[in-house]
Amino acid sequence: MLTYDGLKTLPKTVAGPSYDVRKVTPGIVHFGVGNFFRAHLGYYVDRVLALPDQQNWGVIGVGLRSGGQSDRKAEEFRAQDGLYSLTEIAANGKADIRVMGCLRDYVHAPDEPEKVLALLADKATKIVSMTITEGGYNIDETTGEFRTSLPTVQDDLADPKNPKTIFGFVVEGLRRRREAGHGGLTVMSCDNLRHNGDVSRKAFVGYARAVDADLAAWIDQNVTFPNAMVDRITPSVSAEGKAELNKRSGLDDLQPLLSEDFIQWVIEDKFAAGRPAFEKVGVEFTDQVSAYEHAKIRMLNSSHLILSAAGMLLDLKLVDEVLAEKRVHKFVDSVLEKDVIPTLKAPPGVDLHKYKETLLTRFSNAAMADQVARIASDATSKAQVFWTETVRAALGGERDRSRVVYCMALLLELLRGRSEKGGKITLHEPFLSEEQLKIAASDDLKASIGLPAFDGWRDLLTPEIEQEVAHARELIRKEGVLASLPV
Ligand code: CS2
Repeated sequence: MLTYDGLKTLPKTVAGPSYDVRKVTPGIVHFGVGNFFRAHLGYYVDRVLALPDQQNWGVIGVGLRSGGQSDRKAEEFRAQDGLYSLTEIAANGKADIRVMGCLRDYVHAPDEPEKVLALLADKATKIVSMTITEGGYNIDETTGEFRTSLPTVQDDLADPKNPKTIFGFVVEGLRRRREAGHGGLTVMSCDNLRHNGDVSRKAFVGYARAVDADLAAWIDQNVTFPNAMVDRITPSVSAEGKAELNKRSGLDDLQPLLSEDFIQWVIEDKFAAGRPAFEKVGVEFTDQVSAYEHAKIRMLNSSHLILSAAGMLLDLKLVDEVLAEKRVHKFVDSVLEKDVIPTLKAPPGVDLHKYKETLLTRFSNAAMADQVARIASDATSKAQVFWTETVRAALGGERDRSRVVYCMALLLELLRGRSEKGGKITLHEPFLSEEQLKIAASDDLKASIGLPAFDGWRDLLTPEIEQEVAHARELIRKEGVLASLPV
């Protein structure tokens, strides 16, 4: 097992922290210690900790869920002194393996809620970061407001000093911080949302307003919420995947991790209580983050979702396999070229056509073995976040809408839960109710248009467009995905 002591005898092909891990003190509290966090923010923090005078930026991870996997994760991180290995694999198969020392503890919030609150109120904590998924911010896409109606949020509002949700924890932590006179901090979203900082402000201040208007005003003034674009493909790692990674590294890591070699983080420099020297380790600071966010989300994440929906219907498991289907490749390419790029503003110095080529090459990296099911999970939330502007542009004017209509059909066929050969697709749709899942599974070609996946553009759906979507669904069922793709 990986431990502090093991760092002295790492295999030659594995790099270890060049700093003394035991001397690192925490400055960041991170909610949602998933693979993406460990390969992205964790990666940058690990780099920063190796610089002079930066050892006060260790991360304490917080897990909010209880039960099986989450409990085991907490135990495993603790057993390994928070250490884990990251294997970065380039498209040519070249691997770079490193043990990361950035995660200094992992607290399981349902077991130790007071510990989490104390950390948030601690003066040493300067940044609260999070990866809680696109749907996790609990924002109503139609009104843009925080939804206080959710039962878990209602529970927290009824007893705000004993929170269970991230909103409850952060806001109660900030209340204690204000009381202790410790000043504000930075709440930093690392999720794929357009304007993730603005959305976070809406969510946390929105929740706080329902608790205490003064506190909400204090948070609004003393806490910063930088917007950011985050990017790195980080597949899920199965039990066999773990064994393979360990075989390659020669380590005995309970939580080994895999990512591509590409990484990018573009963020606004708005940190209320200071920040690590991220600019020295490749993070790009800009006040024009919006163009980067739009390009990344509307190009990478949207096409990821399209090809994953197609892959699920085709019974293909891996992203590179789906893209190896020439017609899918051509379709994704034309959606990007014809529907997305013309409606985007390019970030400074970025050629969007080249950006597209890079994306398609990254998706084709077979060494990632990235899972279609990972990307197709929570498709309902993702479609709203990743597709809305593109769909609106296509439906709202005189443009050719055939491809966008087809994407909607693909999504609905996915949510129906049956592959084109009739196999069962196991959906992971945490934000759909039983009733909504039933509607999705029904054979009514139009009924599912009422699902929240369509919230961002439902107002533009004319009976004619609905008919086109129903027709595309029919074609998918009759001819299969490959034959029916409008390329
Ligand atoms: C994927 C992302 O889950 C998804 O929807 O598109 O996890 C993607 O791999 C990352 O955003 C890449 O930066």
